[in-house]
Amino acid sequence: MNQISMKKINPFIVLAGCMVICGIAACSSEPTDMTAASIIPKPVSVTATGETFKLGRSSDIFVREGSGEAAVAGQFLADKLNPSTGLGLTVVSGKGKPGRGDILLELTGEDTELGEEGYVLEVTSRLLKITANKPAGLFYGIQTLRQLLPARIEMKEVQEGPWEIPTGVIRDFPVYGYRGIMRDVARHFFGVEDIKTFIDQMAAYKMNVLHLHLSDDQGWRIEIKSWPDLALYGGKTEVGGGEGGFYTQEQYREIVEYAQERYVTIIPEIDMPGHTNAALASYPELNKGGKSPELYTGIKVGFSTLDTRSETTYKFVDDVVRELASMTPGEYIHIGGDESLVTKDDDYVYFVNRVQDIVISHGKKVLGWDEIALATLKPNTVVQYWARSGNAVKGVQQGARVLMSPAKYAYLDMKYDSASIYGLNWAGYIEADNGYSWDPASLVPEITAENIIGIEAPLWSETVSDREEAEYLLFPRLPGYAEIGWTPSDMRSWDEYKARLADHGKRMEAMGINFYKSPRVNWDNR
Ligand code: TNX
Repeated sequence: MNQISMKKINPFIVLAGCMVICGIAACSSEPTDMTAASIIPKPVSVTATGETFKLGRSSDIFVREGSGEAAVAGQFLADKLNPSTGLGLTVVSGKGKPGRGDILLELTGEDTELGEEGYVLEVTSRLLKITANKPAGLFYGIQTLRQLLPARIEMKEVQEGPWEIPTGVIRDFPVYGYRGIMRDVARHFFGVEDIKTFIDQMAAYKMNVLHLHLSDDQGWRIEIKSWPDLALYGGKTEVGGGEGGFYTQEQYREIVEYAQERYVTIIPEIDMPGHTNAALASYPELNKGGKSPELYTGIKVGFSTLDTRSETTYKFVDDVVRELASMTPGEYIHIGGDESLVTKDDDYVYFVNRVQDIVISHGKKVLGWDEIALATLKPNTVVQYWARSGNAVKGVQQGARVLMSPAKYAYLDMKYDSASIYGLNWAGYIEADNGYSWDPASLVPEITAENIIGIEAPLWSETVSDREEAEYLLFPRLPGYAEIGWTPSDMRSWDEYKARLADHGKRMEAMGINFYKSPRVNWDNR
């Protein structure tokens, strides 16, 4: 009686038995549904094919012979995956075919819809392939690949596998070419290592511009060789009277280069003609009466101005912009221009007009806060909308494009709610959902998608003085801004996004990010 007749097998028992076996072998946990992966920003299209790809000891990162750019991307990927997987993946460059379990990175340059930053990530059970027109696309495909792996991939020490990825195809490219964050290093200074760490964090969410607010009333943070006291004296302190600091030009170049390697463009800002107390304190000749004020460590705004009718001022601006431009591979220099409350209107307009010419003479384009639209804008000048939509609309009427940073939605220094430990609230509270639920192209009726170069979320630093404090305000709102910049607005909804964001709680923890546990997100239920 050891022959079982097929007829007698109860299908339910077979199924139950299988489930037990699968449970022991953990096979039921193999990820097979690519559409269930929590990817931020949400890709344009994801098609699942129901199988699993495994990264293992025999996996290599394969690039075509002669493709140096793909090899660089491959090395970046190896450096990301090796600490936690311990697999010792290496980049192999060759003519033949990649082997089973390999990752293939390839620049094809043929898929116009993908543009400069798009990519295709194609996963079968045998091979994981990322293709793109340009290296930036490979880089973004790599960021997506990280998010297809378990959160522990982000840990610095070796973790247990398995390292499995659901199969399918992702086709992805951004809505806006400018997806930025502003860091205010003037109110409180943040050193090179903090900024580098942050560049890695923002790049993981496919953000590509870091605007550095390098000067304000409380501090001047960049060495200018022709005006050395700006940094040496004007950089001595910060809000609250701490010791401040500044970047030497060498350090600044190091930041620029580190950012470039992660497809992040640094935009330097020198805020003028207001917000200039640190400069005025450093050089008496920049002051109308020829006398310097004291250094300032409070948080009031709008009390300082350069003398806009003095030629010394323009010599100063020309020197500063020349030195900055020589360290700036990106196309923009930001001239500030906000809250010049003690500059007369016609002096302000005269100043902005002249400074635009100076920036252009050094081969760069101008970015400025929305007040600059009161002046006559040069072709290519971009207006950063933060406070007054009327100003931004004036810019559009002059043919300028707009960078969207509406304070009510995009200010990372606004508190989440009244209980927030850090932050201000002059523009209101911005909880994780409020920060996410808006569309740059339909916020101001007169400003449409064609007028917009992108989005930037600024983190002013009056209330935050170190990495952890800054991260509390940056996260979890940053991934939301990244998604607004990347994903078409008709594909976005808070209800769907918040489940993906909840999954990123583990990921942010593994990355060592001190994020705010917003009560609007169900962090534990994922
Ligand atoms: C307004 S936003 C400012 C900054 C402050 C910020 C605080 C802008 C262009 N100017 O000087 O730091 O508010 O939220």
